[in-house]
Amino acid sequence: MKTRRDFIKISAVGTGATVLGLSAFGAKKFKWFEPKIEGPVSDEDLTPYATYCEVCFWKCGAWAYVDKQGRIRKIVGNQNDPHCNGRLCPRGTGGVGMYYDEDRLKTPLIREKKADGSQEFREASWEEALDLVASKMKEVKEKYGPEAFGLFNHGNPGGHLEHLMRAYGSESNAEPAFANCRGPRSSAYFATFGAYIGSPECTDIRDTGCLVLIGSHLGENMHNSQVQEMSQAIDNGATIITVDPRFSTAAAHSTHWLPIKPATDIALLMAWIHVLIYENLYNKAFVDQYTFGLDHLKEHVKNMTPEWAYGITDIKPDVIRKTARAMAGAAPAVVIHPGRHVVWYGDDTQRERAMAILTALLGAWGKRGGLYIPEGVSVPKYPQPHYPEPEWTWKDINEGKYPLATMGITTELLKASVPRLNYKHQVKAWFVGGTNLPLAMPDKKLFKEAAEAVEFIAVMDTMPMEITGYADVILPEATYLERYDFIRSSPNRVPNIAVHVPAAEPKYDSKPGWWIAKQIGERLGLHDYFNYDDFSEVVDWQLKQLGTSLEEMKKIGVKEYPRKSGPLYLGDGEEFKFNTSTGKVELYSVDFADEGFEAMPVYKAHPEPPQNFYRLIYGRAPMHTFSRTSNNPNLWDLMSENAVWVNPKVADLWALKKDQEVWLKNQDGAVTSFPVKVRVTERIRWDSVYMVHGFGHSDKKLSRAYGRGASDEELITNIAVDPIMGGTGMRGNFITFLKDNPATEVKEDKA
Ligand SMILES: Nc1nc2c(c(=O)[nH]1)N[C@H]1C(S)=C(S)[C@@H](COP(=O)(O)OP(=O)(O)OC[C@H]3O[C@@H](n4cnc5c(=O)[nH]c(N)nc54)[C@H](O)[C@@H]3O)O[C@H]1N2
Ligand SMILES: Nc1nc2c(c(=O)[nH]1)N[C@H]1C(S)=C(S)[C@@H](COP(=O)(O)OP(=O)(O)OC[C@H]3O[C@@H](n4cnc5c(=O)[nH]c(N)nc54)[C@H](O)[C@@H]3O)O[C@H]1N2
Ligand code: SF4
Ligand SMILES: [Mo]
Repeated sequence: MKTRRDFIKISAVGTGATVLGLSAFGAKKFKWFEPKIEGPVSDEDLTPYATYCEVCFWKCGAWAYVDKQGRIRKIVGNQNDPHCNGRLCPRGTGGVGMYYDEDRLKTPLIREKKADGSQEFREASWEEALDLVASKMKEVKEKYGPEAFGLFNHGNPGGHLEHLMRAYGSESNAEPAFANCRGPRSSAYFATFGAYIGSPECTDIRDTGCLVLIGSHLGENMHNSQVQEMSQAIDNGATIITVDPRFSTAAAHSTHWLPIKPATDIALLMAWIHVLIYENLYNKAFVDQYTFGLDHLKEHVKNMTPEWAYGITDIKPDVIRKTARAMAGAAPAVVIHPGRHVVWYGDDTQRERAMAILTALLGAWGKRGGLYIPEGVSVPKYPQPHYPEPEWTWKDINEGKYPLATMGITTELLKASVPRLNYKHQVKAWFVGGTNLPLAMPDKKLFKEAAEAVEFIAVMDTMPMEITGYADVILPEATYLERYDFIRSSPNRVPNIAVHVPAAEPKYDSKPGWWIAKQIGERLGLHDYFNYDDFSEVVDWQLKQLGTSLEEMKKIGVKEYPRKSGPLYLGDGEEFKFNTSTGKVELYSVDFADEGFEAMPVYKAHPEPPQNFYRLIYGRAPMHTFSRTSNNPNLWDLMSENAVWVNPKVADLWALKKDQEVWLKNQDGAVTSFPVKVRVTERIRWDSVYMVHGFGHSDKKLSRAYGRGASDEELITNIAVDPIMGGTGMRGNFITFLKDNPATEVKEDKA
């Protein structure tokens, strides 16, 4: 049996040199990051500062250790944190590289148009940069109304900008974490259970008897506690079923690997549902008491047999039956993992619905080893006036499309910025904070046209990422290690909070996001919304309402609270009203039917790769977060470029050799700016190729990451839009290989 150690080794607290089981990914051994500072230090010479990691959005509680000269020496997990159990993933450990990266944005920059028509960035004072942003915000407000100032945001930095924009009168905002990531599962689980799945997902993996991963590639997707819990589940002998066209790290540690034909998962899910119903394997007590629509569902899946699904998915009928029975055998302790980046083929909300229905049939909602009932701490709002009511918001931009969207849709905000598309509500200027749109948005042409069309763009970032090349003003933010920030209060098994305290002064002339938002707010006469001198006052006030203080939290970092909502799991037969139209778990969705969508999922065929083309699929590497870490000195050291995974049969056909550099061209003629090395491997199906997302940076100011590997984003020109919530399905793109350099000259991405 595989043990936890074999699976993946995450840095443990207090160890000097951390060893990670990364050999499976072809990486070098992970070295503890030592900034180039003279002399070793012992832990007694270091002072710990409480923080939570922001290398990704999992927010693991951590300590940043600082030496007597004020230099950050290492970051380790907080042992008191029930969310990370004292351990960080490789990226978290290497997060200090974000602070030390010498390519960081150092001063505010303003775009200047020169007499000869050329443009360049010049250094500016904060005063000048902030005045310029505030004056543009005033101008847009006068000319078009504040709603025309759009915001693209992600994470904490975006949170401060969102506060500023709401106070100013705009709620025209969107973040890629919805329509480019989790949106379909939010809408699907809400429609089914009347509850969101949350972040962290309320998956009780540590106690599960059966974990089912539909494309979720835990182990490469390094969401820390889930990876730890999956290791625990493996140690406990849980059945792991991984459905992935690629032999992922998770697949390598699974009881069953189902190498599905891409884009056919709904057929597999419906066949599983068929087996559970027609073999009478579903949880009758749960279904009778809590669900609505079993008869409809039974009729609906009547002909969706394993034999039917075999012809679609390539998964043999006996494997479908065997795995369905394995789930039923472990029920209700089954986690059907909802996935996270689930915008694949445009019918993603329906695929997520199928996963939610399967969960319900297994009786796994609110059950140990299934989905637990999460609870968060409600952090009181700092006393400030209500926001003004905007005349229109992101919702109105959609003009009635995507009725079940719960957040702004990035592509719609882009389209509303292009006058040619005649949107009723037009966006005229952007604020961007904490999102690198050129590498996060599919359909680069649309992005470029929108960026050209708007009158003004302000970007707040820590690095000279591609998005800064489109800015009129660049505002350099301090990294997460140099600023106070929001209290972490995400729902979890145990309600808890974590604080985020600066471990060092902001390097160079960078400033915290809260400070930048406040300075602009003050210039706009919005003092009442920024009624503090330092964000630590807000944090301290909120902590005091929660019966603690900043002083105490600086010492402990994380604090737990007792649950108020009741136990973590539903009791047997306990009465429970779900927040849906029927008050029940909806196997048949009344809301979907009302909106004119299919009330139960239906498999529909998607386009197949044309001859000599292969489906482009992409995912994560354990040591990187999207495009944000590619230039991080520590993490770059572990993995400096991506490769394109090619099946040996395909490599033979094209006479491709290991490490040979190729350019990739898609069905619409889009070609990667940079070449990428070939990795010949049986781990990918012959009809697909695979790449890790986040490489192929085109901004030369990223001295390490520039031109390393290729960007999957450049090849994603076709978007399969989800009609239910506006998700941008990105996996309907097909590539072919170019062995010779298609361009004589590689152009820098603006800037
Ligand atoms: N082709 C393709 N596109 C994708 C995906 C994919 O796999 N392939 N994944 C999708 C998914 S799941 C998601 S969630 C999105 C993520 O999309 P993004 O949110 O755009 O992801 P990042 O690459 O992390 O970009 C974050 C930006 O924030 C900056 N940043 C980092 N730390 C800070 C900070 O402390 N302050 C400020 N102000 N800025 C900071 C970084 O330098 C970077 O420019 O992308 C989506 N788009
Ligand atoms: N190290 C690291 N971890 C991360 C992140 C990161 O940047 N770096 N980002 C975090 C974020 S924001 C997100 S959203 C998640 C994303 O991570 P997940 O939600 O786990 O994964 P996806 O990106 O949806 O899917 C990637 C997997 O889907 C498989 N796949 C491709 N097509 C199909 C198909 O048609 N059917 C099936 N069944 N499988 C298919 C791919 O082979 C790959 O293994 O990762 C999170 N964790
Ligand atoms: S999962 Fe890793 S990168 Fe993400 S917050 Fe936790 S330690 Fe940081
Ligand atoms: Mo994501």
